[in-house]
Amino acid sequence: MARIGTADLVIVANRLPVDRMTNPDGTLGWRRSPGGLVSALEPVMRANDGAWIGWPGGDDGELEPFVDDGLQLVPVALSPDEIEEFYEGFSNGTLWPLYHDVVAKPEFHREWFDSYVRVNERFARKAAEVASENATVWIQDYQMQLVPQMLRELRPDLRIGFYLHIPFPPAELFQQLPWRRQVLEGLLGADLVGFQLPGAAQNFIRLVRQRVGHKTHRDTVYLPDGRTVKAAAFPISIDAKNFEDLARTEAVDRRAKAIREALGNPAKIFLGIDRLDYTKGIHARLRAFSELIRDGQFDVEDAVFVQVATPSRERVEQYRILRDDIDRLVGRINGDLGRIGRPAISYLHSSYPREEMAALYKAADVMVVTPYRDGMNLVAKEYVACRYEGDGALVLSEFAGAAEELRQAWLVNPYDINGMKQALLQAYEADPKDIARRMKAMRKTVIEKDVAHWAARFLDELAATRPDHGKSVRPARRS
Ligand code: GDG
Repeated sequence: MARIGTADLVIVANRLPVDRMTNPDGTLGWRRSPGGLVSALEPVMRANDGAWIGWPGGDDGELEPFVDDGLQLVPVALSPDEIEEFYEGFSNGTLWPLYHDVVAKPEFHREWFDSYVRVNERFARKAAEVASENATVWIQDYQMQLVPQMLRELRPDLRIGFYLHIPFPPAELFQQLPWRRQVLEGLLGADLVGFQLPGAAQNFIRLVRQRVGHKTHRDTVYLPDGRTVKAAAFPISIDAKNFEDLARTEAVDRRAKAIREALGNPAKIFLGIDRLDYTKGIHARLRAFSELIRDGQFDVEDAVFVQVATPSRERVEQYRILRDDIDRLVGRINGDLGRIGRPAISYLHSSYPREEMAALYKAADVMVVTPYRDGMNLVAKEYVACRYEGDGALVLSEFAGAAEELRQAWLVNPYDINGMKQALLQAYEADPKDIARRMKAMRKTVIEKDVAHWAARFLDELAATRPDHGKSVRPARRS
């Protein structure tokens, strides 16, 4: 066997949890990218000599592994062609729309898949080098679905987990994928395959039975060589305490008041925060809101909609089209309905620091989250975490994974514009007691089931899949 590494826990993800930045003196450095995943995994990584394998972004070529704030980071390089074919192409032009109910049309290109195979091989080889004997490897998300099987071939001693952050489609849609069998077999290299929702795990089990022909019973697949693979749901969450603490700071409180002031102190602020993505239903929600003004249900003096759309995947054609569509819609709505100093929609195509996000959540009376399909949607949970005073209304799509837990939100079907108008109006007019009752229940869920709980549950379950095999991950050291 080739050289074996020292890490007892290895995370494999498309991206490293750091971004390249230029220091004031002109040298290059790294900045930790904000995100729940890294903060959830950090303590358990530290307790287990963990390593994180991922693409650092960009096409700077090979980089040596390095340690950032005590975490061992192992960069995997992508060439400009691979960025186009593996990342923008197969990951974001094929799998992303296919796994999100075909909200946009997926493109199938053989050279994109070839690139996906090559890049997955590179990640698998790197994981095989870095992992210690009998280590645990946890592979993340749709860009890496072939890695479990490739890694198992290289290192049968490892305990391998896989987690999919986005939905897993029903057989009727997954079937379209020309490489459906390779993807299913790739995932079956894991001991445990985790999904956001039980329905996704069931879709997977059914497909494995139908398409690969393995025996299955409930949540378990029985492979011919005697190995078993378990598929189950582990709904992801956020570092709720961290968000609440941030929202409670004086600086965020001041900023929330300043935002309200700058908007002209309207009676109610509606808020949407999303990556600018066609799955998020931004267009439909703005239309619903604008129709309420046009219908005279409220006035631009009473209500404003703040929409933050964080730039995303800007080199992918469908994302460019979406950006133009939203620009045009916002222009038309504000042109038709706005008054001087009073636009109906305050649209921001930009990304913000976490403090500003918390201030926006705190300033918003009605949070509007209306994806056509979403694995979970962390924005909905972040809003709840920031509303420590127990007020604030959440309008949430039934098709976001979060809707299975946040049942007390105003649930909507984003395809039904009239239904959305009704829900927005109800949230706008709701009795504060009703709002408080709903928020209290949602806060209980978000605070109890945070991202640390998610990570611990997955790793415990993974350790239990083959108790006779592999060493166990040590629990996180509590600070
Ligand atoms: C995928 C799945 C699943 C956004 N703009 C800014 C910013 N954000 C942060 C939010 C939130 C995160 O990005 C977005 O997470 P979502 O869950 O809403 O959506 P996706 O990016 O599509 O994530 C999704 C998730 O994976 C986890 O499994 O829930 O279903 O699609 O945390 O706060 N953060 C900062 N500035 C911004 O401008 N700092």
